Amino acid sequence: MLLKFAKQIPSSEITSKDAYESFNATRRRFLGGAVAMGASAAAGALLPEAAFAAPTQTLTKLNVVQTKYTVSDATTPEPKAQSYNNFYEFGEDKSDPAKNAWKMHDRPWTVKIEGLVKQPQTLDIDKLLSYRPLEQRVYRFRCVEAWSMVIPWDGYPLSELIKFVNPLPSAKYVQFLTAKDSKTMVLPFGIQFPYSEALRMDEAMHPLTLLTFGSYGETLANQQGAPIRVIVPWKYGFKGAKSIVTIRFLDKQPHTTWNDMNSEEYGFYSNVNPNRSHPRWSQARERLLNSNSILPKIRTTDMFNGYSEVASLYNGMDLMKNY
Ligand SMILES: Nc1nc2c(c(=O)[nH]1)N[C@H]1C(S)=C(S)[C@@H](COP(=O)(O)O)O[C@H]1N2
Ligand SMILES: [Mo]
Repeated sequence: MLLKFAKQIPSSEITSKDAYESFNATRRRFLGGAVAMGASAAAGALLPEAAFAAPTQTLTKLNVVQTKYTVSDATTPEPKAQSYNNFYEFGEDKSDPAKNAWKMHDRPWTVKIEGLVKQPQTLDIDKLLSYRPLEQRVYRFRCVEAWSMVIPWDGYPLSELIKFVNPLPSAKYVQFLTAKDSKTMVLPFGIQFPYSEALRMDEAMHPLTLLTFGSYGETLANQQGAPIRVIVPWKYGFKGAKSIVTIRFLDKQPHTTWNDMNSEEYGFYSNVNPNRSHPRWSQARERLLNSNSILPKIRTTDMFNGYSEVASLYNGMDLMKNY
């Protein structure tokens, strides 16, 4: 078993946590149990947030090298990136992951490399982390729900790991599976876990695709997908699985979580595309969450989230059909 659990919840937390749970149960009844990305955002506007302070996680400082990857918009404040999250294994509301994910233990942790590779193996997280120098890259991060952030991610190109593990020529897709642990996770009804995401091999090999161990020069907080996740900056955020325990090489496109939930709303490619509306909202604009202001900052959305260098991966493809 990869995850261990915090032995006890400090008693000081229990009262507020219980209050929070009953509050949340009410909210869930109100929502009618519907699980849909974007739904909780609308409901959240109607109900106040219960106060609950999760125990602080100890994040380790990382040695990172600066890179040329940056953007013109200001960086999102770190507390915002660690308190407004999508991590459905720990609840459906944006504030749930920060409230619940501290229970997960990100050490010891291993990542299984399997499928169409020369040498299937299990790699220890700390070996993976020290395999290559960690680069800091400030990327735009665009969620399919039309909000965005600007985040300094710390990691190295996924291509480095792929070259190291030697996939067979027949490998055409890479699948990422998230840890599934019902003792620490909330695992809402209606979603099939473990969370599965995948990339075509050429997307996975693209130099922008980052195997990510940290942000802001520190290890990832659990709610951000500690200890290891993938960041694919030209795609909607859900393409980047968090808290990865398996990387699998395949010759066929595997099933992926949000595509299973609703393939009209969440395509396999999910490249950021202002021209292809989500059935329930436009993708032409986004709420840029990069300040502490409560006023939303609206920004136009760029094709490929501004990362036009990936366009050649999709030569000859109709991106309105292959959304
Ligand atoms: N395992 C797992 N990975 C996940 C998700 C999830 O619910 N579970 N949510 C995705 C979505 S929709 C987004 S926008 C990003 C959110 O990352 P962040 O919380 O660090 O901003 O994680 C993605 N990876
Ligand atoms: Mo998302």
